[in-house]
Amino acid sequence: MYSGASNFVTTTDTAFAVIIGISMVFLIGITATMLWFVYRYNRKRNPIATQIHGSNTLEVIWTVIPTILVLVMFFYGWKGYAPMRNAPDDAMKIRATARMWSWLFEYENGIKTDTLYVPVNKAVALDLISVDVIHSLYIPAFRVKEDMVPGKTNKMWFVGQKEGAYELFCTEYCGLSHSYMFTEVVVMSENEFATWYAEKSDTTGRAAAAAVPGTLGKELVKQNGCVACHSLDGSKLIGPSFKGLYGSQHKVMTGNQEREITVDDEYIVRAIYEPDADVAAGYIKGQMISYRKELTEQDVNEIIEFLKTLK
Ligand SMILES: [Cu+2]
Repeated sequence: MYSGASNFVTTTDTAFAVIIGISMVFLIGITATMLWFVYRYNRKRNPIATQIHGSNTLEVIWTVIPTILVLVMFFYGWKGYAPMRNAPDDAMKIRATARMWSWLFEYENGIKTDTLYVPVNKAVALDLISVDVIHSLYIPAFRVKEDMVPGKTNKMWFVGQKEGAYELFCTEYCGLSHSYMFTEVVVMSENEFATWYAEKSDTTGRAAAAAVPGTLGKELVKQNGCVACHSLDGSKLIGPSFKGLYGSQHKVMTGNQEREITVDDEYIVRAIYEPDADVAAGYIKGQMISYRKELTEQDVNEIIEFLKTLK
């Protein structure tokens, strides 16, 4: 399956086959020997137990052979693993940020997406960042998986060798909506990628999208995984629904004080940048981390425009 999807498929699959192969030989060998011993040395056939004294030959055999086998497994494992540690210098750099519960991929020209787009046959190096809890980035088809630990930048790299879309998801249970952290890595031809890369970074695209109020805001809400916690249809999730939110009256907890507020621009800006300043009554504090790094003030304004459309 997925043979050649990335540069690590062959070595990883070989290591897997070697380890499974050796394990199968032992599983079958040990089970057969056990059954044979049950038959050959049962009490009816062997009424008096035979005393067995040490045998140097036997001991040497059962020490040396397993040592060799373990080293064989280690050899194939290391051969597959060692290259994963060092990305080539000319690799394309992408910053991958995980949070509860979304992915964000940032390219050197400023493009931000929730799907990972890469050119075919080009080394791609990811800086893996988590802003809250431990996540783990996993692309099964590429045979790569690496934890994302808050306060630490882990690395991953690969070469996508076949055009197509492959599953990419979080494989470290990270809370209620963990399953939202499911996206794709899209391997594109060099030309396709170059076009996408140039187009996306073009700010005129942004301006065009902004012409229809709320369009860009909707995109940002989707891109930043807001909908994992805030529904658009009125249902209650981790946080209040976005539906009908703008302009409504709400009870919030400010510190230990309950007060009534109107959801206006000022309130939304504060809710995004300092989520714990006013926590909507009935919801738990500390569930959301500030989006100050991800969303500029202009982005927040776009989101406000989008919220206004959700009457
Ligand atoms: Cu996660």
